[in-house]
Amino acid sequence: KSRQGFTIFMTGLSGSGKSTIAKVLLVKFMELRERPVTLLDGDIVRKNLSSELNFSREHRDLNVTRIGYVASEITKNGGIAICAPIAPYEESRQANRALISRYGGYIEVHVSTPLEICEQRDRKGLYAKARSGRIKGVTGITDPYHPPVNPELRIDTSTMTPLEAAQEIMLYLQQQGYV
Ligand code: GGZ
Repeated sequence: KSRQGFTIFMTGLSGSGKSTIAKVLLVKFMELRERPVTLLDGDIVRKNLSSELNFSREHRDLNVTRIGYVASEITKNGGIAICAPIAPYEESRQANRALISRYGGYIEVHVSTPLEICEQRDRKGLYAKARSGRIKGVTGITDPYHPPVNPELRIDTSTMTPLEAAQEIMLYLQQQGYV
């Protein structure tokens, strides 16, 4: 395992801490200098790879499986892919798992920070807009989030810092022999 590629797939609500943890992991992996590492963050992918997509179920699934495809190529070539979309549906997450685990490691991390904490943070004002009805179909408010059934890890950032969360993921990777 120590030489094969792998994907860290983080899923969770907006504001759950996915991006912050992902960025800490990115730095840690770059410092290791073992494998090339790529961050596929939700909003960056939306801007560059999925700019024509909306937030319907169909388009979310398409967005999530596109991320999965790119991650599978990175994993196949021995790299590390860190993915951080909301990915609210089990089916598209399972499709990614099936695809990527053919080529290397697949570690699903449910960033399970409760909605009320995400809403308190509301860094981008998304939840306020959802509550006032200015945008429809916001995950957790008027759109579903189906929690993963069997994630490798569950991390709640209301009880730990992003740095501690990243350390927990690193510990898991060490235990499993990936790093
Ligand atoms: C959820 C939305 C929505 C709706 C815009 N629902 O915290 P952010 O703001 O920067 O990141 C969120 C991002 C979610 O895109 P993903 O590609 O990760 O979602 S999915 O996996 O479901 O395809 C949020 C913003 O886009 N955003 N409208 N209606 N999040």
